[in-house]
Amino acid sequence: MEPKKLVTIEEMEAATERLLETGALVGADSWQQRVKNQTPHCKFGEEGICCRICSMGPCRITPKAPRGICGCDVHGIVARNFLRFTAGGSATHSDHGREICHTLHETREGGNYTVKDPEKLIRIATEWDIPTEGRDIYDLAHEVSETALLEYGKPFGTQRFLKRAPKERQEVWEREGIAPRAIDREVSQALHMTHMGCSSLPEALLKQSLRCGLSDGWGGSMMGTEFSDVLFGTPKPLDTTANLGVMDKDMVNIIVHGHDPSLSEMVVFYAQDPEMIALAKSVGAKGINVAGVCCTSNEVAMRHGIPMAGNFLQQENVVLTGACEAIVVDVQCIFPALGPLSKCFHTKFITTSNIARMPDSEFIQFSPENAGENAKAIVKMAVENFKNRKPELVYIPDIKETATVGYSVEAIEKTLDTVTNPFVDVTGTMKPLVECVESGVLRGAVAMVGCNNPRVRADYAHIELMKKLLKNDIILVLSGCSAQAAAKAGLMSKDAKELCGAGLKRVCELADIPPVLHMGSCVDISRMMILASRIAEDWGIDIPQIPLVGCAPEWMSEKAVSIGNYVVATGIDTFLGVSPQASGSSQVWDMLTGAGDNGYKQWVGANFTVETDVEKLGDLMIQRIEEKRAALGI
Ligand code: MSK
Repeated sequence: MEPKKLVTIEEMEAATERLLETGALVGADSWQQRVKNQTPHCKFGEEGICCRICSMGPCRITPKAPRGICGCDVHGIVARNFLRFTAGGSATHSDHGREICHTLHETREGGNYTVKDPEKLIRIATEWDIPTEGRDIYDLAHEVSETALLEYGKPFGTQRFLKRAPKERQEVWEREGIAPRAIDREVSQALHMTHMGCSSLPEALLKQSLRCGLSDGWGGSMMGTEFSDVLFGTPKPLDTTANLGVMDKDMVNIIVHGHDPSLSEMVVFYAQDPEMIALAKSVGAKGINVAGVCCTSNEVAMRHGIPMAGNFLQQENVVLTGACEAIVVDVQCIFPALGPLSKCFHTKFITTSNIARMPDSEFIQFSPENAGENAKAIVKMAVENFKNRKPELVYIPDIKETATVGYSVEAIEKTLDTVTNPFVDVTGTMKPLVECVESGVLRGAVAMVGCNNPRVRADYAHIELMKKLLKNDIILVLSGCSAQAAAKAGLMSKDAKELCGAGLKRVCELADIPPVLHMGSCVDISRMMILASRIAEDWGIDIPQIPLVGCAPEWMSEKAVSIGNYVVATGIDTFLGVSPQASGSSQVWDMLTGAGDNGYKQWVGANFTVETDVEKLGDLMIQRIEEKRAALGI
């Protein structure tokens, strides 16, 4: 069979160019232009050698000025900046998780939010030694959410979910003093350590980066993921569509963007309300079309099949189509540019969270208590805005791909069960997957995650790396904007098996899966940690031994650095296509990349590799996977 014809990067870029022409007509600014304005970037910032932590400075390190005014050297400055970056990411992810815990606390029979996966709630309660027998599910939800909220500030002990990791990992974290305590404490301590006159020893600062990252991945993010599943349902495979062609010129288009599913779930619900659909028809539209951008898109795609309009660097494109009645945002990864941009069109830019307030937006404060009422008001505002569209500005690129999404760990387990024995409901095991890797049918796996970054050609690294890995019989698990890159290019369709090597193709046929598995949003990288732990346990090895690596080829955010830290701390070698702002210190760089004899590799058995050449980055990942295979004797 002929390989499936995929949407190419060039076609996506041509669509963007056409949209920018519309932008030029209405005097819109664009990230493409702003990148030009900001280039070249500040070298001191790029290398992490500028210190702005006290007001004796800023201090910048040069050969002539090798120490800041306080006497801190370049290694201390770079490590402090790196830890602050990590703390920003950990705080952000974890606060998302905290919001979800609060939403869980608001659940009640017939309320705005209910418990959709009671089994999962009971499982977590049991894991946390909370009595479940004969209890009302909402009573249980409230106790579990209170216990979860205490994970943020408890005075003693470490994160409850650490026990999910294999014993060896837990011992490594204890040995290295990086087992995370209360989440807020780790963020707070990171800021304390980096305050003027505290730590300047790179080793201490980097160990706190690992601990702070772990409090995100095995704390805040994991709770965000688990309780989102309890609230909105644990994802199962379902079909959707992706790329800008999912917008519909005959419908009211509402774009949901951000991260917290508490908002988008409600918008999706009210967009299906017969009263709202009738209203849409009364203003001349055929109906209401909700589509997503960034991780909110992942959340609603994997639970409702809501189409994915695009990822991070396409957020302006959805407005540039001229067919976006409202772009509704919650938190994180939202360009402030959307305010002025939406003013060039009829689009309503609706902010909903006190955490993300922006100029030129309409603010409708959203909370679990008023969720239904406010989601309905948002949908109504979008519908009533349809009549303000300027038809001469409407252009929706005709590019759209199909995708199968929603591979939670539970869904992967279920899929593997079907392969093992279609007639018996066996308890979940990762053994069939392990056997495929042991036998060489699959060479290994890559967990690809992260954003877009204008420093690299948008989506190019994601898509080219995926194609290369598939050809080499390496299965992919994806989340965040990387997942949307794959979906937009057709790599999450089951037809993409034609791009795979013979082994992976056979696995896809047997299991009826696409070769690129969608695991969700950026908080859902916690799912990958559970998956890796389950594989290690079922295989009887430690995580660093698995022929598995992580990759963030186009990362850009503080969250990505926090993620990188917890993925590496979990024992997964991680490959970056964009350099962290840490190259100014040879000591820090060596500790992060495993070049020295004291650093991440020695502490946790994994490290970062940085390579900005996409082809070489792919080769390095394949090489590392093969090295791990050789070490296992397979
Ligand atoms: S949305 S953090 S651009 S993955 Fe999660 Fe995408 Fe990166 Fe934001």
